[in-house]
Amino acid sequence: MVSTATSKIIIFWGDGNGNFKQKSEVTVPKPFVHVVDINVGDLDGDGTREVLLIATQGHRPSDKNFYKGYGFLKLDIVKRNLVKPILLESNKNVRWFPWIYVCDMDNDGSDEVFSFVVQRSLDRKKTGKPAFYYSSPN
Ligand SMILES: [Ca+2]
Ligand SMILES: [Ca+2]
Repeated sequence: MVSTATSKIIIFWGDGNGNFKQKSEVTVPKPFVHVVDINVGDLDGDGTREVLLIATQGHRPSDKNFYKGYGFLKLDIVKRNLVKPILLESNKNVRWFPWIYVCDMDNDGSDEVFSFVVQRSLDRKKTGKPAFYYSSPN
């Protein structure tokens, strides 16, 4: 699975012999067009994991909103078709850390998703303070 600079998510499907001739693709909805991390987790605790995307605004450093804000999206895959990603939570203004971590933090059977703030003055070390936290409303 890859993300491209054209806001697309592409999955290349293998045939079990090292060949990836089939592909499926979908475009991430605006304004969160720049996907910076992909992960998987079972948000609703139904035993099936969802594909999770974290995206920000702006593709290039010259873009006014480059790496500003976040959109947290769920991508459903039906057979080999990708459904248009659903925005679960977003903020257009915050600064944040681009990688998401997924685990069941409270042991209730559904995964939580989080990301850490980076302290830029300390050689970009993580502060341990959450920049983003998502827990399914179930
Ligand atoms: Ca699930
Ligand atoms: Ca949980």
